[in-house]
Amino acid sequence: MTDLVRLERDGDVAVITIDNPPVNALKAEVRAGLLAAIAAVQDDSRIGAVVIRCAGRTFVAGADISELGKPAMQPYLPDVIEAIETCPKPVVAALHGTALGGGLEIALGCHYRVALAATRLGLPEIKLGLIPGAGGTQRLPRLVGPETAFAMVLSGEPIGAEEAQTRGLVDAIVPDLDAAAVAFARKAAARGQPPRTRDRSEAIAPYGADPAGLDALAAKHAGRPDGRAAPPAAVEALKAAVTLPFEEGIARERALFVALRDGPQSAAYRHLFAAERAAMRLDLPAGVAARRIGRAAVIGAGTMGAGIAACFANAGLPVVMVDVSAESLARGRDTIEKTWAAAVQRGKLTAAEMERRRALLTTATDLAAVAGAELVVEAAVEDMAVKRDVFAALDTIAPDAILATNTSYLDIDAIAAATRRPGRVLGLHFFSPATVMRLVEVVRAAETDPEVLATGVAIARTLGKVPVVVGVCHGFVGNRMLRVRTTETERLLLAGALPYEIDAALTEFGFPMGPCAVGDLAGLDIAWRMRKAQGARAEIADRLCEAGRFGQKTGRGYFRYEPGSRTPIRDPEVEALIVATSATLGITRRPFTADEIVERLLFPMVNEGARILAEGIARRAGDIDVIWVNGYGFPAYRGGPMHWADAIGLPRVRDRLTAIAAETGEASHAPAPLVVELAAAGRGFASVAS
Ligand code: 3H9
Repeated sequence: MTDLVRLERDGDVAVITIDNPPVNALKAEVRAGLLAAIAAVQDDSRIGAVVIRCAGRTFVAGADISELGKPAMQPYLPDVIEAIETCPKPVVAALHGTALGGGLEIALGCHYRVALAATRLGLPEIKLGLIPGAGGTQRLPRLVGPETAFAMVLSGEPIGAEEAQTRGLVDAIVPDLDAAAVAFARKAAARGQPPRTRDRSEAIAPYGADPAGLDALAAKHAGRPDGRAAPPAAVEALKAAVTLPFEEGIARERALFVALRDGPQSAAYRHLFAAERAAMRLDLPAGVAARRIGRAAVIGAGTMGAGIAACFANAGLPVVMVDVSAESLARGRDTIEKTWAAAVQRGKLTAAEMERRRALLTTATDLAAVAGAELVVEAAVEDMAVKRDVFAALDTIAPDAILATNTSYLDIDAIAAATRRPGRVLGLHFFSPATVMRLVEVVRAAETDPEVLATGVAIARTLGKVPVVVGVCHGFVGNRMLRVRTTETERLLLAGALPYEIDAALTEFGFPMGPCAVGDLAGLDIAWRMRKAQGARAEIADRLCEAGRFGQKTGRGYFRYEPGSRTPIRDPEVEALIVATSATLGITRRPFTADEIVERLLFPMVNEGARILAEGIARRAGDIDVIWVNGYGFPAYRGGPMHWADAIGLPRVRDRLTAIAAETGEASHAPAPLVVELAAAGRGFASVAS
């Protein structure tokens, strides 16, 4: 075999072990080793049955994602699985950890599956812009029926071993995997000719003559078209499993898989998969490691504070939430408990787990209650004086704790300077709603110790978040770029576009909401007040606010809203106001196409991303992409703003920015030096690393 695949004998049972750490991904050598092992046992008369198992922490977690962007190498996985399925001796998959993607497809090709109770089984290909490409869409419905297969393939979510057993995907749950798998295989050999998944028809037969039933399943699980290419392909492949003979169905699946694998969307998802993991990696000095956080405190019981406190309790960590106002505390706690109760009602949380979380969350009005916490996250009002006071007090009350601020804009160096240990201060910038949004910007201040930074990244991971390390600047990475988009929205409205056109262009591009609807949802008055305090103006947004149009909260903003509805409706009054404002300012309006709107809003944002990268505020372009996809709704299938720009080609981005700058006369629209330099060198943002 190879080093990565071992073949051993346990009496009359052959045990094939895949050993390719960390997750036993199916790179070419593993596939070759597996094929060779199956060929060897097939002709060995001493062997009556076979077990396929994995060393390490998990069964195979899928195809090797890093290989998917390269020319395909033989043997192909479908052929390996075909060899397993046609092996005349029963083959038993022994599952533990996560059997995912190509890993589950191997298990589906085996004649039996046994698993440890904690095993998770899934086909997550859709999350990589793919469909299962080694028989998953054809064999899974034959085992578990189309309903479960549609749910698993289109959500990409794994199911637990117990549910898998109920649905017919797992034959036995065992306490001692290796011994039980061998015993199971031995018994299977005694039973004779092994069953092949491809020959099973009982689960799919009822749908064979029911195209309407299949359409209903597709509609239920695929949802509405949203720009992603994989869901319609998954539906087509799953339907083929029911309507076509196995051989034809598998050929259909393969063609759909290959087209997706070689297309831009899957490349974008693969980029994000790698970028998310790279964003978490820190090159720490030797001997430096994250501190263990056993107890946390959160200052402030407002929307953010309560949300962050809930994240800790949800992750099983004791947390005290502190606020000077007893009413705020009660309100914050009430909001959290309502969220938990709703989760129990929906069956997403057990009552016992809710009680456990309630016990982990305590509240206090006295700041002294943070003593004993190893990490304090401050989420008080966004006011430098208040934050400096809080940090000065924390410095004494919790002398050893790591102090984090959730500020969105303020200078963390100035906050850290209010303490005597700036090395133990950092930013942990959560996004709202904190329990839902995956992104956390981990802000490294000038003096933040590497150990403290590592602890920030580690705790964010413990909370189930995607941490990205960024440097200090106004708005850090995400909000600094968002501000550019907001400014460009205002400019475009003045130049000739209308709110509905701008929002339609960006939702068509793949954002869940357009910038005008986002403004209405967040409330236009907040930014208006900030602008007034700074003596700044945004002509259209200001006039809307002056007319009492604060967004959804007043039923009127860029759009109008029917009472109780969140659906934006075009408002002729706003459109007249915009046209009149352009006229007052002497601006000649012109129409903009959807493509132009996208370029006018997003290229300046990419340009700002280039400056952020050049300044070292972000370490890599991929970090910016992870931030925008996880925090701001940038469509994942486009890979984030910097990947999208790379895919377009930086020479074009440079030329368009130059043209935009010529039209607007705006210096900030001129291509940033990094864009010019990379475009001239024929390189992309992905090639830049700090
Ligand atoms: C597929 O199977 C297609 C087939 O249908 C058809 C084929 C013809 N490949 O996430 P972690 C690395 S598509 C290569 O930090 P965790 C990962 O990069 C595939 N590498 O650990 C990281 O490396 P590093 C379908 C992989 O414990 C390290 O392993 N499968 C792969 O939090 C640890 O990963 C999937 O989509 C891979 N497949 O989570 C599964 N997977 O340390 C994707 C992981 O250098 N993987 N690595 O940064 C996962 O969901 C999680 O990694 C898993 C472990 C749950 C397995």
